Order: sequence, then structure tokens, then C-alpha cells
Amino acid sequence: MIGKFFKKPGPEMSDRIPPNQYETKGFPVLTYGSTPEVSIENWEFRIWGLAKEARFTWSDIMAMPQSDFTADFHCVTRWSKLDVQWTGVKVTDFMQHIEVDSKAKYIMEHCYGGYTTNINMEDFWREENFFAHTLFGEPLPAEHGGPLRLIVPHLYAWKSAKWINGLEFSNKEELGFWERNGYHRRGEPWAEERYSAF
Ligand SMILES: Nc1nc2c(c(=O)[nH]1)N[C@H]1C(S)=C(S)[C@@H](COP(=O)(O)O)O[C@H]1N2
Ligand SMILES: [Mo]
Repeated sequence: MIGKFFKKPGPEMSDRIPPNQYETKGFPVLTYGSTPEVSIENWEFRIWGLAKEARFTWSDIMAMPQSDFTADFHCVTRWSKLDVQWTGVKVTDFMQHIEVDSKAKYIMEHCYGGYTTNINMEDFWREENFFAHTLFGEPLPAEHGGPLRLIVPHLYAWKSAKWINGLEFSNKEELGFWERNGYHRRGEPWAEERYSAF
């Protein structure tokens, strides 16, 4: 069954596919629950917790520097998609627009629809992370997280929150939706941080 859609990595790809993952050429949709309907007119992105409270509209985000990205995407259910092409705003560029308290060490990602996932500051505030609104040159489809999602290429894809609408900064590590349900608090695919040991 695996043969048709999922390939075991050949030698040239084995340095790109983390252990016990399989390459897929498609782009599966992985959502807990239904796809929320989010219009750009009413869209809002909020910052709160250990940071100066702020709200961003869609045009605020579009006025920030826009960049293209190519990134691999690894779902903990064992599929990996290589070289996904996105356009959006680098996390490092976005962070120029907010003021974070130096005591903040952890972030909860919040989404339309109620999904949450936690990430620590070093894993979030990285050169290669970005907010994406465009996938392979087209507006990001709703089922893949449009209008805007986060992409964190170096962690399993459940950290790449779809329909993201807020960041809550904290000095305590809280757990997000999947993390409360047994997924690893960090989720690094090369170390196979799939499930929590406690
Ligand atoms: N808001 C939200 N974001 C989410 C999810 C979700 O259910 N809701 N699923 C996560 C999981 S488990 C994965 S693998 C990726 C899947 O992204 P895709 O549906 O674009 O492939 O989104 C992540 N982000
Ligand atoms: Mo996933």
C-alpha cells in the first residue's frame, strides 16, 4: 500500500528525510476538526502575555517585507514533503514590530478554530521560520491554513499552526492541544521527538 504514494528515501534523499518518515509527492491535509472560515476583512492577529499588547490587520502584515521560502515539511504521522514553496513574512521581520518582555521564554500559538500549540522562544525566533500566505504561487488554500499560517521547518508540522491569529508570551511552559494529548513538547523530527514520555 505504501508503495504508490510514499517512497522510502533513496541515498540522495536520505539526508533530507528524518528517521521513520516517508516522502509523499502529494500534500495531505491534516486538521483536527473542521476548517474555520476566515475572511481577510475581519482578520486580526493579536499579541499578549509577556509582551506589549498589539493587534495587526491583514494590511499591516502585507506591508511587512515579503520573502520566498523553500522548506521541507514533516508530519508526525510519518509523511514528509520536500521543497514546499511558500511566500510570506519572516518571523525575524515580524518580531521587529512587537515588544517582548525579556522574561518571556515560551509562546503559545493560537488559531481561529481554537487549536493551540506551544513552542519555546529559541525554536520560534529563528531565521528560517515564517508566516505564509502563499503556497506554490497561489493564495494559501483554507484547508492548508489560509489566509495565514506559521511554518517552523525544523520541527514536526503540528507546530506549524494553520489559521494562526495570536501569540501569547509567557515565562512558563504551557502545553498546546496535541501536547496535552501526548505529543512531545518540542517535536524535533531528527531526534524523533514524537510522543511525550510522561
Ligand atoms: N489550526 C491548526 N493548525 C494545524 C493543525 C490543526 O489541526 N489545526 N494540524 C497540524 C498538523 S498535525 C499538521 S501535520 C499540519 C498539516 O498541515 P497541512 O494540513 O497543510 O498539511 O498542520 C498543523 N497545524
Ligand atoms: Mo501532523
